Amino acid sequence: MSKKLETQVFGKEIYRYEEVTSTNEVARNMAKEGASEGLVVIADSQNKGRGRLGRSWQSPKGQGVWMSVITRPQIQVQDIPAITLITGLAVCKAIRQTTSLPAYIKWPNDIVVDGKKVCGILTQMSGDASKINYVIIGIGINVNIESFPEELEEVATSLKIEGGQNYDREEISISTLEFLELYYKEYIKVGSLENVLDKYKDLCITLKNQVLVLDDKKPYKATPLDIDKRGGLIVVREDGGKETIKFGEVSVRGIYGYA
Ligand code: BTX
Repeated sequence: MSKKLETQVFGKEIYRYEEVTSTNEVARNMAKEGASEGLVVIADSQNKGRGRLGRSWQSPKGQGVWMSVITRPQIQVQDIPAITLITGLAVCKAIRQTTSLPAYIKWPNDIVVDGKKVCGILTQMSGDASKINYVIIGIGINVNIESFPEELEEVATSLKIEGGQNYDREEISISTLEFLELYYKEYIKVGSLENVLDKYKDLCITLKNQVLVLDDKKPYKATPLDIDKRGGLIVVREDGGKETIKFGEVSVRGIYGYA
């Protein structure tokens, strides 16, 4: 039997579904109706799983953790990316704790094992410059998926493919919620990423290799130096110039592959 969830707020109320369009969509509707911080929506499958920028997320039945958490952080809109970074750290820790696989974070928020994506995170907010109503944290972890369609094979993997065994989805979601609450609380208390940044950097694969920055104008090679307190990636271009890449502005790839 899975261990019990030991949190104070996240997952105290959990809604489970066999199939939904997207757990983010269900959670968003609940948040609009006034649902409390910490409410979790989990589905066995999604038929319209969403990625960022309108992309889709494959969410086959019974083979992953497809889950969304409602949060209501009282922070500035420009600090929302921090929530995504914290979530990446929480999932990475949870995968390591429950599977012992060498999971890393590809900045800003993909979790990779062996250079391929095992988890994607989609945070969606409602509010304006003066007040955030809610932030939905959507987490998709490929747990027991055995194979991917050809077009995803190069970039996607699952815990089962990497570890050669089935893993307990419930245990992974519990561990994720526990780490998420821990880091979220810490972030809200301190009001910055200061206390979690070292842990994030330790597990951030993007800091360990050269990257290709997919700038709108022209992609360029750069060497990552550090991550700042707002979650921006500081890089040095080949011409020696320093730059801080903000979350959501441009994508970063490994020189020799996805991560
Ligand atoms: P993203 O935009 O970074 O990634 C989407 C891209 O990843 C797709 O275009 C495709 O190339 C690839 N992809 C699609 N499905 C998978 C998969 N299962 N594993 C690996 N790669 C894939 C990442 O967006 C954010 C994903 C969040 C998913 C969660 S699931 C629970 C919640 N509900 C929901 O609708 N979305 C979130």
